[in-house]
Amino acid sequence: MRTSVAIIGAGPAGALLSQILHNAEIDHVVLERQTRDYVLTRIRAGVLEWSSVEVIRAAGVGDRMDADGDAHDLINLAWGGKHVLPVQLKALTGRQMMAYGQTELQQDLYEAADRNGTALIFSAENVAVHDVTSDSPYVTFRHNGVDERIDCDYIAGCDGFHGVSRAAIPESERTEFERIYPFGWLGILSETPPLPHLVYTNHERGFGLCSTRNPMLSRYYVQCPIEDSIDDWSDDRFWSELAARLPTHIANDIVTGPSIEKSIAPLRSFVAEPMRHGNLLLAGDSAHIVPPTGAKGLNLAVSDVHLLSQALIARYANGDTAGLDQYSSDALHRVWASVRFSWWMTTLLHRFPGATDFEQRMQERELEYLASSAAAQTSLAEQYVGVPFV
Ligand code: RFL
Ligand code: PHB
Repeated sequence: MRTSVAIIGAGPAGALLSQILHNAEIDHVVLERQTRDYVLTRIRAGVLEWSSVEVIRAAGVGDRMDADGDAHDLINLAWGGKHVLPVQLKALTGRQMMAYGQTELQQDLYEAADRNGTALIFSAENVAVHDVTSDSPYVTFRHNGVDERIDCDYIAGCDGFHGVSRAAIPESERTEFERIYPFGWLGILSETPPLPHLVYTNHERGFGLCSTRNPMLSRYYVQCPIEDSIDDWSDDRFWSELAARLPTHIANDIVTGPSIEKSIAPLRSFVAEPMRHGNLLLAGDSAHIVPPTGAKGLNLAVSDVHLLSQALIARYANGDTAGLDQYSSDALHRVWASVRFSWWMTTLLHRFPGATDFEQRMQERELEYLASSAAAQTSLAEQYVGVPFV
């Protein structure tokens, strides 16, 4: 097989890149290790920045998001079991955020790929990238028991944190930055009406988050020890723990019900530099991970894909490679802004095992400062709704 761009991974980054390349009539193939159903049932993000909304619309896959997504103009921060600060995103920044599940976006992208007739190969095994610093890179994989090879101009590594692309950059040319947080998030989905706005809460028992998927589907999280297993968490224990971390009037408004999904996610900040090696270009979680507190992971995948697709379009339209040459530094500029914001939100809102009394007081004082300062709220809001692409 021969194509222009071989995309590895059909998560949001790979599937959105495919859609934008299709619109620009750039030939490509997408290889995904998992089955389609597996990807579509993997519960992850729920919040889109406004710039992501605009990229998704411009790619022609925004109709269902606009019809079913829930635009929010504020988020609530709660702490100490009694304080609640509404951060007025729209009033402070002119922009909002959109609650729309990653699984829904993924479905919209796969349905568009079906309509486009895209070569989207699921259950691709042993995917490996070769000769990425040459003019004739290629990808090998096994599918339906047959070994296959795709020759291409460029390889887009959209294969997430556990993919193979990042490792194709030699260690001597790659720098990695990492912070692992000493707790996890236990998340549940329940078929109950969500609260009207997101609530992030910091309590001496730990962090909690009330989020939404649609009018009859809610997503909630509590901070938990990373060594916990979901068997330690009955639904009853989850609901009472969440309620204990919220101001009473908010806890009383939560409609509880049986969980239909329950999982524990570790929290990590990670960046690999550079995001380009020869004709291999990384996008999304393959190059960086943020803790979910700032709701940035999916949005960084969208902004990387925006930059990468514009660079590829210029390259195929008129041979202009300036965008590709700039891609890594432009993308990393935005990545580090989101890494910093996610780290800050995580530090502000979680209880860190072993935190000193001094560190605890600093956290409380920062929350009080936020509550008292429109400037501080604006700073949070402009980062939450998303900084410009470049
Ligand atoms: P993905 O989604 O991991 O997709 C990568 C795809 O590559 C495939 N793959 C391979 N394919 C072929 N060959 C190989 N060798 C392969 N290895 C892997 C995988 O099967 C997969 O399908 O990465 P992508 O596309 O970069 O997208 C990133 C986002 O999924 C991620 O950043 C977000 O989900 C993070 N995140 C959130 N982001 C937000 O912006 N807002 C949120 O509200 C938000 N909440 C969250 C989150 C992530 C969470 N977890 C579980 C980590 C909440 C949680 C709990
Ligand atoms: C979610 O709805 O899954 C969600 C929302 C906000 C976050 C993280 C996750 O910061």
